Amino acid sequence: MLEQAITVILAGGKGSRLHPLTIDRAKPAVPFGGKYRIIDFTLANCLHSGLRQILVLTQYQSHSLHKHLRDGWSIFNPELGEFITAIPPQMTQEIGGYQGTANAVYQNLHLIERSQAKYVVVLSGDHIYRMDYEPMLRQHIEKGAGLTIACMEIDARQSDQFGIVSIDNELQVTGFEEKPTHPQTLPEQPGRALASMGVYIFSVDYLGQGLSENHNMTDTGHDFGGDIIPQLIPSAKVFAYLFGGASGRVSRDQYWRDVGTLDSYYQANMDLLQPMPPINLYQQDWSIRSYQKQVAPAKMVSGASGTEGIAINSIVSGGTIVSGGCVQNSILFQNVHVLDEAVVESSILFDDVEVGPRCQLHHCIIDKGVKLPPNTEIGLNRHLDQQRFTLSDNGIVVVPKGYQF
Ligand code: ADQ
Ligand code: ADP
Repeated sequence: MLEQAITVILAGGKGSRLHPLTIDRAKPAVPFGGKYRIIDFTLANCLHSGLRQILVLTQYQSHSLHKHLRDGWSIFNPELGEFITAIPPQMTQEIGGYQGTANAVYQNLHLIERSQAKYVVVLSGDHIYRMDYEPMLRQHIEKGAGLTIACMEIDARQSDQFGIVSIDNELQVTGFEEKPTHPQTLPEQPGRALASMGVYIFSVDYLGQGLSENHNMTDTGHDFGGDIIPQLIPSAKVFAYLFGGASGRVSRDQYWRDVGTLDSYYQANMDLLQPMPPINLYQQDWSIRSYQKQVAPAKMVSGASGTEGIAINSIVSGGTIVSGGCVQNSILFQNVHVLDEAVVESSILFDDVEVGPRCQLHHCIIDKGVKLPPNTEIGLNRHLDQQRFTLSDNGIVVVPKGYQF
């Protein structure tokens, strides 16, 4: 069944709400969780679900994403027909680039049709979640669906960030509204709505037809959520798949996050620090692979002043040295140095960050390679931080790559 499917990962969005982390890298390439990049979670889902024919459609600032796919994910065997291929826009059309998500797939329809796959799994490279796509494909086939949309229950107040789906008792989709302010809520649950996760399975012919019709329309956009799905619903072949609730009940404890804003990105990282995190990086039969640098083990040692180096309730990656500093509720990527009497609290430090003696870092994200001179304070004075850095809505301070103190 899965060998009859080809996967398309949409990885070309601009990620403007994650700015400045996306100044010079695509959103799927943004580092996450101490040693990963965001796209690793979707790719791990594909790997463990048995999807081994993968096109990654890239566009914006794709250099480090391409490098990451090449260095970390060249694991499939082309002799068995398996591949992960990054595809930037081919510029074969009169228009430049991918004009929306549906147009990105339309521009590569020839590759999909050539593969002779019967089903197309369309995913986003921007989500943190664990999902086996096999039961969804099984349901798609059993229902004789043209399109199946993975859905999960959300707080209705968040509806303006998602496509909101209405279904009947047979899971057939009866309505879809992209990011409504007044959503259709769940029956008998006025505070809850059913959201599209941006995870779709199409039958190839149905996709081809839908995309061609959309391409020929002049008064429409070219996005799956905004245009294609509303256009397809009247054909009665669109079904919902309830993530974690195949019996028809939506489970509330399934973990899936669109890390599209600085606050949701920060929170999804912090979720990993819970004693029993909602997404388990240590699950051996669902490992999240990534590109691995060769680094020495992490160490915590006394600093020059004799102060002990400690890390409490934190993720500390290889190559990192906490030498006389104190790290708490934080995520330290590889090769980070925290020196004497420095305090790092509720923060995320990317690769190669250096925290000088007596620095105070609170609720911040420090991008790759930034060197903080001794006594630097971040997260203690909102007014000062605002003048120098980006602040999220919830006040997380972000210091961009290349920032010189
Ligand atoms: P959004 O996430 O807002 O909503 P969008 O910005 O179109 O939708 O991004 C979807 C994915 O496509 C992202 O991974 C993005 O990087 C990628 N992408 C965007 N533009 C692209 C382009 N031109 N070329 C290639 N890739 C591109 C969507 C749906 C909602 C649903 C949410 C779930 O529209 O209905 O609820 O996803 O997060
Ligand atoms: P990211 O910030 O996304 O982790 P990387 O550090 O992986 O980005 O860098 C992406 C690519 O850019 C790498 O191939 C790296 O060699 C290259 N690169 C990084 N810094 C420079 C530079 N100053 N000049 C030219 N290329 C660079």
